[in-house]
Amino acid sequence: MKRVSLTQHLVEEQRLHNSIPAELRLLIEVVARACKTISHSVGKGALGDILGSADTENIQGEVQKKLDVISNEILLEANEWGGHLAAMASEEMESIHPIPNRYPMGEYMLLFDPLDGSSNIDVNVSIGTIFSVLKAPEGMGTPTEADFMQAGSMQVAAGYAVYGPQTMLVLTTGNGVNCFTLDREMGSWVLTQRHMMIPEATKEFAINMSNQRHWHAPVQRYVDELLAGSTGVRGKDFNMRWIASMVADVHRILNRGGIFMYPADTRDTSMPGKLRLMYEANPMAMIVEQAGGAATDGRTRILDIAPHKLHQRVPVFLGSKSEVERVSSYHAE
Ligand code: P6P
Repeated sequence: MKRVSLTQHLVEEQRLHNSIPAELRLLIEVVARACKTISHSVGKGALGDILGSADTENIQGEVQKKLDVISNEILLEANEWGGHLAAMASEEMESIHPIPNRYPMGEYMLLFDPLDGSSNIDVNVSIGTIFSVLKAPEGMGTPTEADFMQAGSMQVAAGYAVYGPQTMLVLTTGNGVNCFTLDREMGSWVLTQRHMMIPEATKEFAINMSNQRHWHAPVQRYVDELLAGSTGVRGKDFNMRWIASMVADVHRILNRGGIFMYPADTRDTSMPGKLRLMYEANPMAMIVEQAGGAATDGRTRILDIAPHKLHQRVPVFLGSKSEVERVSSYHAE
């Protein structure tokens, strides 16, 4: 494949689809550059003073890893000065982060989970950064949380970086999904997979089985049928994978199919499920749908959910279309 850089790809996408105005292209390139910096920090491991927990908690009440805080700071600092953003929001920050007055405000809003899969950091398992881009409402004054309350279908771009054996950036601006691999020698992102498409059918599922006794009936039924394999109604055997890094599980599904599930369960009191709508489910749902897959909360298309709180959680079923439709149909019965 002819070597195409991220910049060349974005310029060509703009020519083809007129979907990447200069400010959005700048935003994507700044985020991609920040992911390079995060990859470098992650790669240091024990050789840098970056492993282990910070002595702080985030809004989710989760103990923050040092790299959670470092990654969040990298994304904030990289995006503040460019003039392309009006505000940012992060899993690691309780409230939104308006652009400081000393910098010009732009027309986009960036949401991110700066380092997803933190429990895997200290044991050298793939982790990632997830990001979502919304347009600031017309005539918006000082940004507020309410300005971020837009359905996932309003996203103008979404992507993730996965820090694994290779560092990769997966990106969509609404015209398909493309994947870039970081050339560490040149420090540049190189297009390595065009128009990724998720296989319609699959033999692999991803779920944390230790929660099985807490699942509601539709999920119990669906997973029981997968486990019954060729001896049951599905008539074929299935395999299971659970990396406990959403980015890594989704990347596998983009490449070879599968269904990823983080359902609500009987323990949920305040909010259903574990994953957050605005900066995990929504960007991943846009990517998955752009790659021919499907993403629901069991009943509703993820991208149609009207958000009401920045850090709200949502059940997630995403991946190969036929499987997501099947498990969603069980919820409808
Ligand atoms: P569990 C990581 O903490 C995360 O938010 C997702 O990346 C991942 O899919 C999920 O939680 C893992 O959750 O309950 O299996 O540890």
